[in-house]
Amino acid sequence: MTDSKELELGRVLRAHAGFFDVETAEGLLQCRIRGRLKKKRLSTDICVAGDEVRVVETAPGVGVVEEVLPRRSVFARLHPGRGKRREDVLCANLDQLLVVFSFYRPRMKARTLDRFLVVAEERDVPVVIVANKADLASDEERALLSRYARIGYRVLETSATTQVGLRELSEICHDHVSAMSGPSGVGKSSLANALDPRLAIRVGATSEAHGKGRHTTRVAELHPLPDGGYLVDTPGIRELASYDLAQADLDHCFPEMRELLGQCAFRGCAHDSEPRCAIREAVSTGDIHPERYESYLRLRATTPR
Ligand SMILES: Nc1nc2c(ncn2[C@@H]2O[C@H](COP(=O)(O)OP(=O)(O)O)[C@@H](O)[C@H]2O)c(=O)[nH]1
Ligand SMILES: [Mg+2]
Ligand SMILES: [Zn+2]
Repeated sequence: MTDSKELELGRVLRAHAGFFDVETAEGLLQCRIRGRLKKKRLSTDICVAGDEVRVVETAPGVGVVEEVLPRRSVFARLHPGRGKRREDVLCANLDQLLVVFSFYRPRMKARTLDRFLVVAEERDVPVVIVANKADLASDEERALLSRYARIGYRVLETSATTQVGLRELSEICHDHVSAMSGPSGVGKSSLANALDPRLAIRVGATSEAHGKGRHTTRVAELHPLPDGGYLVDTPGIRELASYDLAQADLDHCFPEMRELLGQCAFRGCAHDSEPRCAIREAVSTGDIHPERYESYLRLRATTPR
């Protein structure tokens, strides 16, 4: 049985307590990690959900991770305010973040939406804004959404109830590693179930209700989707924007401001009260929405530098 010793390509679906569930073309393997790999990096993030790895099967259904392939990206929880910044890697190779909000119940809030978007921008992860509960949509909330479409964000209306937009959502997730993030009650679990009924996630359960245990074990999971691609379920990502803003460089996290940076009269302009500020001029002409600017100022006031 020499072929059982061959290296296989796999994807880590779950990392927990030193074990790694690795999906390979041959099936699922429960793996440990080769000792020599542990010396290379900090123990917490040698190998995480989303990693592409090479494994060898040592017994039926059991294997060893021999190599972790270079990551295309890491999605980490930041620890602000520490001298040496350390990151908890929540997931590797994340392709996109689905920022889920809902119409009417709970209502979309520009401020909260901006927070989630900034978290994604800060980490350079492409975003799709998913506006769920389209069956309850109002013109007012659609106007809010069009503001984001104008900035260049992709906005998709969905309804887990009437199935509007679910085919597009499934196409967006196809062959990508995607995570959902957003306030509780907007329909993340319902949408995940719509993408794959096998998930059977409890709907209407607040993450706090079952969240305690999961937060302490911090289990990140990738669910293979029926048509290819993965949905990431990591408590840290779901709840991220409620506390995880670490960076000072907010200017770059607002796409509509990015192109104007460097055009202010004063170097190091805080876009606050300085004369001939390109950002404030853009606000006055309507190129930057005043509420986005307001979000920017508020986030800056509460973000550690
Ligand atoms: N009207 C309507 N209700 C929805 C829709 N999607 C989810 N819900 C309801 O919204 C509530 C919260 O859904 P859930 O998936 O648990 O949200 P989560 O907290 O983001 O995971 C539940 O009562 C769902 O039945 C939708 O598209 N339209
Ligand atoms: Mg849920
Ligand atoms: Zn300025």
